Amino acid sequence: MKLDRRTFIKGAGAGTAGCVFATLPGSLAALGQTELQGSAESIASICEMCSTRCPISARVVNGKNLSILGNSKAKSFGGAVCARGGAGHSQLYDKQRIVKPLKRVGERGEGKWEEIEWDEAYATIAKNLNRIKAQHGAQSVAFSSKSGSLSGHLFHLAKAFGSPNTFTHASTCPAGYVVAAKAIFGSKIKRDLSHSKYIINFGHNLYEGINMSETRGMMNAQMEQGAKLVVFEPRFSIVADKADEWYAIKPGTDVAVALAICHVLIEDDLYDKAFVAQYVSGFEAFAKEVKAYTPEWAESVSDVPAEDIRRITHEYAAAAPHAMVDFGHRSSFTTEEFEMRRALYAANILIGNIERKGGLYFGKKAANYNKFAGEKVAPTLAKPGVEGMPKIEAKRIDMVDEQYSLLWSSGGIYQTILDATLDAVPYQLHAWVMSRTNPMQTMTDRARIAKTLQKLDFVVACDIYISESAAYADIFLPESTYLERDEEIADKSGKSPAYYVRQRVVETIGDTKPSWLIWKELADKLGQGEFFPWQNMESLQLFQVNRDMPLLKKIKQDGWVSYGKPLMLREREMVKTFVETYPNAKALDEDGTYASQLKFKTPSGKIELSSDKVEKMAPGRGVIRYREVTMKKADELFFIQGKVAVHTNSGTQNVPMLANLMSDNALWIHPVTAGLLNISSGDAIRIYNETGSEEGHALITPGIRPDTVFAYMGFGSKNKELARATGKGVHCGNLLPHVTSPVTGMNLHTTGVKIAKI
Ligand SMILES: Nc1nc2c(c(=O)[nH]1)N[C@H]1C(S)=C(S)[C@@H](COP(=O)(O)OP(=O)(O)OC[C@H]3O[C@@H](n4cnc5c(=O)[nH]c(N)nc54)[C@H](O)[C@@H]3O)O[C@H]1N2
Ligand SMILES: Nc1nc2c(c(=O)[nH]1)N[C@H]1C(S)=C(S)[C@@H](COP(=O)(O)OP(=O)(O)OC[C@H]3O[C@@H](n4cnc5c(=O)[nH]c(N)nc54)[C@H](O)[C@@H]3O)O[C@H]1N2
Ligand code: SF4
Ligand SMILES: [Mo]
Repeated sequence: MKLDRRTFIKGAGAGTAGCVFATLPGSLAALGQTELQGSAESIASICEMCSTRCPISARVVNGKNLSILGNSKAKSFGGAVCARGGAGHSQLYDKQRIVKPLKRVGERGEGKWEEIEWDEAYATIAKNLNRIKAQHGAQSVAFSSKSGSLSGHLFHLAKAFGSPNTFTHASTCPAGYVVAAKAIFGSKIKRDLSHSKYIINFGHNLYEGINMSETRGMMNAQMEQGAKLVVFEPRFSIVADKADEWYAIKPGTDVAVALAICHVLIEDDLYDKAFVAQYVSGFEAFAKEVKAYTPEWAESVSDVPAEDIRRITHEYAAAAPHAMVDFGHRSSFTTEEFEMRRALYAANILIGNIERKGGLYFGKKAANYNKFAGEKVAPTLAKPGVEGMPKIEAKRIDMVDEQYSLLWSSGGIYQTILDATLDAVPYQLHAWVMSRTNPMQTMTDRARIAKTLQKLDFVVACDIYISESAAYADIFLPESTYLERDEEIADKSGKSPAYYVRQRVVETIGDTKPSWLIWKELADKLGQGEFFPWQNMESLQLFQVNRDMPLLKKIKQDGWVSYGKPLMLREREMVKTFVETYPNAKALDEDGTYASQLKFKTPSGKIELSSDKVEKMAPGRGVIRYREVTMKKADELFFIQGKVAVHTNSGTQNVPMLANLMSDNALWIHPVTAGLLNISSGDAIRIYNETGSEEGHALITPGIRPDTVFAYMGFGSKNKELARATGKGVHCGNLLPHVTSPVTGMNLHTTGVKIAKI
């Protein structure tokens, strides 16, 4: 596509830096007006306004506007998108979006950029990475990306290059609940919120931290099943607002309440003994440990009244097995996250809700599902593997310690990049290639990240905006947005197999590329092209479907293809329907279920409520137990964060439509605390601790504990390129110390702060 570049302003800042609508080099504005070309027919695709990745259906209307709706074929998503999903066009056509490769011409982070061609960008990266590899070894280059198709291609490049050091956002988000699930069940587990009759929620913020299918699931449970919702949250979140009961739990003490729930279940004889006998190993050791965790004790730790813990536990057990203790999502509220998430799982195991409606279940992917059905109900996808990849001898920088061995190698402990760069622990890093990640905002200790980025020999960022982190790059690579990209078919199986695919809806705007192409072209320049044998995305997709053209066509046409009947192994009605549908299906158990087929990928093949494997990895942790941790000094307040419904993490502050809705995060302060400090709503305040200091403004509300303050995360960006966001609000990462939690490797998002009126 030829573009009119008359309005391109050469050089950095162009004398207008600081002005809100300064034209950034390489931005859509700098490239001038572009035609809106794309499909007038609805195209099925996948949203990427957040990593929930909901199925969507989008089209160009009258060559002018873009309509984005949910894909109605994907029933559990309710055929809808959230506010951010609906704002995809605003990101696509944002004049401040970067649509041309850039090279840094000033100091790192100074904001001086010059447009370059892709060839020059690749050549510069290849020259530097190959030099660093020759001098220090390939392992001295770290690669990081949000997980998904994007990380798949980047990490493939990392392996071809010879580095084991690949990182997703795992240790800043899901590693807590995933590592705990792997310890107990041997693999991840899902929740069937929509059929639950009783939900106990520990800070799973589903009405603000939106995941369309789970958010819908919880809404369905509440509205259609009349489910009771009990919420433990230090602040009055929207979930708390919609709950039947809300308890302002003390931050970081969820583990105490969860263990007290287990205590009551066992001591009051409310647990499912048959389930425990059949499926659980290590119950005795757990029960012995839990004896001490009375509701009275939990009250002294958490401020949740003992009598309520008792009553709630009895109500929960009465609703069993169609009830759940939601195990949450984003960590990390405490360094004891591993114990906390395991305790939450334990409260589910004890009521035997595994593979029961309204409880927890395992994803039923095609291969497994077909085995049960005794026929090929759903196609299985091939995984493209490339032969002859270099063998990597070097150890990863993070998993040198046995206790972290439940982490997965493509996830890892992201923040160890800082230790390896600044302190050569366990060895020196020299370069960082990052894509779709903004650690300056989303990791912890911003100052330490800035130092890291200053110290490295070479930094590459691939993004759609010059984020706070990308602002420190030597080379900036502009990715096409999700609305301009084709990607692989992805597995989205739930109770039965399902696939979906991302397809481009509009023609590429400006000079951007999808990441699969970027990393393939870079591999060519690095001399590793042989490891990227696919010509284009369609050849990859065809490989995935084993060259079954009609199948590929169907997946693309419908965008969401699901197979079979929903199956939960211990749910009699479901199993009955399943067996009636598939005549060659596996034989039923005597009780008419597949209960005997429920197996776990743990060393014992059972649910390991207590685990020898964990004891070996992390001595003292084989049995779940409470450990006191000091999260703040006595004269400090807890500082906690959460998502807001109209923004995604650190990624959307500059999207015009969403910035218009909200561009600032007030600090929630309790009236009593505010009164002592003479702070009123709207007052300018300082929030500070040993890690950093931020200015913001106050929101006085009784919807928060007096000893706690809260801010929505993702605001207060400090680089000047994000003109709509810069300097607005409290930058959370600037206040959080650099901490790594035991076993999960998690960053810690709760800390102590002081506040003062300015
Ligand atoms: N609108 C929107 N939706 C999103 C996202 C987004 O950025 N914006 N991000 C997506 C992503 S990446 C994720 S991981 C999910 C996250 O989904 P969630 O994990 O549900 O999201 P958070 O808002 O981080 O939830 C944390 C909640 O815990 C509370 N909290 C803090 N400390 C404690 C504590 O010690 N105990 C208890 N019980 N509660 C505590 C906070 O007040 C907050 O409400 O959301 C996804 N959906
Ligand atoms: N203090 C604090 N820190 C947190 C959290 C918290 O609640 N409090 N939440 C944590 C959680 S749950 C998560 S998941 C992480 C998320 O942290 P990150 O993984 O860093 O993700 P985002 O902030 O969502 O976005 C990262 C970047 O992706 C860019 N981007 C968006 N779309 C595309 C695209 O299509 N291609 C490319 N190349 N780039 C794109 C955005 O411009 C943005 O700069 O943050 C964690 N950090
Ligand atoms: S939750 Fe919203 S922003 Fe995230 S993928 Fe779904 S529609 Fe898009
Ligand atoms: Mo996340």
